[in-house]
Amino acid sequence: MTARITLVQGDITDESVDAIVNAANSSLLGGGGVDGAIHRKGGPEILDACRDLRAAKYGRGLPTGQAVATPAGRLDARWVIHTVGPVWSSSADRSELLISCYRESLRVADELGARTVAFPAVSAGIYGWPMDDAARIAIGTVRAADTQVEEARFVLFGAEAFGVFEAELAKSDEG
Ligand code: AR6
Repeated sequence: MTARITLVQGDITDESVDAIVNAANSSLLGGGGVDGAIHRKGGPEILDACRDLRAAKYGRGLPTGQAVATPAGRLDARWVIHTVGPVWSSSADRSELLISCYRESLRVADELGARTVAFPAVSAGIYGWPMDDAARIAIGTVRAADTQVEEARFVLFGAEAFGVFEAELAKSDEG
């Protein structure tokens, strides 16, 4: 099966879905951007679960391109799926790692039985990935994935990012 792709402009922490994907860093201990917003609004249950994951399995950090789930605390979701995007590099092609973030997030969502999943534009903020390329990879990877997730909802912060995703989705609908 493939997921239906939808686009929303707004704050991902306002979404009501089974799982919210977090653009985390490998420490799993929070940060700025989406990560900061998720921990702020979701409350300490998320950080506690992240600490437990570090202690049990990811003492050296969650590797870039992988994904792992915790409860969603006070967010209107059952789970947060934390994935670590690659930092943008103009000299090295790190696309495979960004592709892996979306594939692994969907794999974890399938393991959990999540049917609706909200995604941010992973790596396209603090990690510096150009939005058009981030959107192309995000939409192309999710569209091609074999998954039980019914709706993959990209939640874009601001009109500009929304417009870029909209154009990319229209392109992939044509092709
Ligand atoms: N809802 C939806 N999108 C958002 C929100 C929000 N509340 N806040 C920001 N964005 P970023 P990254 C957009 O920086 O590039 C953290 O410190 C943002 O405008 O959150 O993967 C982590 O701990 C951008 O388009 O994630 C890592 O250290 C997109 O979400 C590092 O940042 C991703 O921006 C990860 O950087």
